Amino acid sequence: MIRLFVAISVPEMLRQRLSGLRGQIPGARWVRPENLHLTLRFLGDVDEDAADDLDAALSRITAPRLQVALSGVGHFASRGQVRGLWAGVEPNDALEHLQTKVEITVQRAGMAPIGRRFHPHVTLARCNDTRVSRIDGFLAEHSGFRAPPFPVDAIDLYSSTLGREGAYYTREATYPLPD
Ligand code: 2AM
Repeated sequence: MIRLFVAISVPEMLRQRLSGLRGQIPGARWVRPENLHLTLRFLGDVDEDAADDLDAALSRITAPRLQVALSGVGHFASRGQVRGLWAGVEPNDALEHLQTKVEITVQRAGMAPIGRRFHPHVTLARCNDTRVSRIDGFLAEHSGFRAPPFPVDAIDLYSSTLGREGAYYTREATYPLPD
């Protein structure tokens, strides 16, 4: 089995900027700069045959190239606890279109529907035991975060393995978007 997800890779310059948003938040595990990405579709654990089918299907995706601009920060929470801190994405029809294409493609390749709305974001930190009140300062400090748009000419298939220091992501394949 291999744990896979489809993502947009974030350029090095922007990863550096995002790393600058790190702060002192109890319980936050900050994502290593090289791991910062924008997930289009989490696929979970799939067997080798399914991974081959996904790869073949994804290699046939056609969607226009696009630009993506990161903007603002936010969090996911459940039961009063912060689960993740993220940088947001400016509203972007081309990105929605691309994600829909990916969703249709992976379903045709045999994946079950994900059943929740696409909420584009770049996760900055995952949190354990962090009360929502502990991130007020972080949210206020970075509410004005804006980055220039970056070009997206391809999407990537990543695998994820758990190591001692957290998840390691490997780019398994790149699927260029047509001109
Ligand atoms: P996240 O950044 O919001 O945590 C690899 O784990 C990527 O897949 C992450 O970007 C993660 O989103 C996303 N993902 C979506 N659903 C997931 C799930 N159920 N388990 C793990 N990762 C998931």
